[in-house]
Amino acid sequence: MSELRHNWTKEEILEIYNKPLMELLYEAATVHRKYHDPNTVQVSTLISIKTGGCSEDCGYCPQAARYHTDIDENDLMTVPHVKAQALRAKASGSSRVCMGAAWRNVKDGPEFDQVLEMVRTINKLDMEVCCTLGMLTENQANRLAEAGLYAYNHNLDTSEDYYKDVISTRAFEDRLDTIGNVRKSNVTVCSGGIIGMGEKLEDRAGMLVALASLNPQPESVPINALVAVEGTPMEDIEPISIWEMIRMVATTRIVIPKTQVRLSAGRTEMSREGQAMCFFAGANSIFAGDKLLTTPNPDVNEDMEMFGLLGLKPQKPFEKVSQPKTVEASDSQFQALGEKPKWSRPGHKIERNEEAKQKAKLVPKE
Ligand code: SAM
Ligand code: DTB
Ligand code: SF4
Repeated sequence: MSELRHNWTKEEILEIYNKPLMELLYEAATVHRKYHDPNTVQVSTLISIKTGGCSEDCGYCPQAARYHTDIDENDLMTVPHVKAQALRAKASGSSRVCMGAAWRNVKDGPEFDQVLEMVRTINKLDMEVCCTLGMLTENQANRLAEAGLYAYNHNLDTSEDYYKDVISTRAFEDRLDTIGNVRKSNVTVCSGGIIGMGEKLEDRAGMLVALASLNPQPESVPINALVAVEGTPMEDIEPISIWEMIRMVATTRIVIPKTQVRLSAGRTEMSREGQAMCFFAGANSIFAGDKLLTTPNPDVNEDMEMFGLLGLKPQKPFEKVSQPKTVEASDSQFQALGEKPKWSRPGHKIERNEEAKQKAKLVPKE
């Protein structure tokens, strides 16, 4: 069983990734229960505060100006517009708002001041605030921290080896520098990557080596499946199978045990059963809302139905759910359903309770 380690090797990680699936799931689920409540999932909503027209050449990204994709480009949103979207996200059960900008890096000036004001505004709504704005200096990280930023997302995206095949306009080292700058501030680190970009299994393991070796390890690790967007160089890449996602989630959980493993882009292609296996394998956060930044995501009501079905409950803002809680499976279904989640719409509770009762009949009695 794994403990917190920063010196994982690629070989060790590959051995974990390639274990017989039942062994892998059992190990990952055991690590998950050691550090987290397996029935709680953190829910974030993305807001694309500045969309498209980016100078970079990230091969997967529909927002790069050089690719001809069918997205609606937008200048930086106003603070009231962002506040309205954040309030909607809160009402639908999200505890965190993540604001994304199609920038190579943050530039000091009126636009950054406007982003700082967005951070302050959402903070006052008693929600966690995350930003993903590209590269960042130490001073900029500190200014975001002062404004009340909770997390900064900056992905490694892939292994150092494969990185050059995906992006040429900035280096893997630059990513590590930005993550280092965030770490020096009082903001938590969210960093992960994408699978299904044509990388080898060695690259997936290599990315996890790099993430696990950060000390402290990131508080949140998003695992995205490539959304192959027409007009990008990756438009023709075939989607990965759900088994690869499950294995990647489980391996991440084992080598970065305390982190929030975030089931990110690609969920529209995943069945509920597939996502359930990802939660069992240690995923404990999602992006909710029918849009990620520019591409589709499952509708919030569908997600909340899934939560009801699985007895999952959304994490409250600023709640630390790191202690394991032992809850019998059948009890947890009723507890989750009985707690009337925020998104619960009138008339739905009875239906869900009926559903849970039906399901509970299938749970063998002690
Ligand atoms: N411009 C900033 C940056 O690059 O850090 C922030 C926004 S960028 C869109 C955030 C992350 O979204 C990327 O690092 C990448 O991991 C993910 N992403 C972008 N396009 C994607 C796609 N088509 N499929 C899956 N993930 C994607
Ligand atoms: C992350 O790792 N995934 C999110 C968030 N961090 C910013 C973004 C996914 C974007 C998927 C493509 C799009 O919608 O444009
Ligand atoms: Fe620009 Fe970020 Fe997209 Fe790269 S991932 S092209 S930096 S928006």
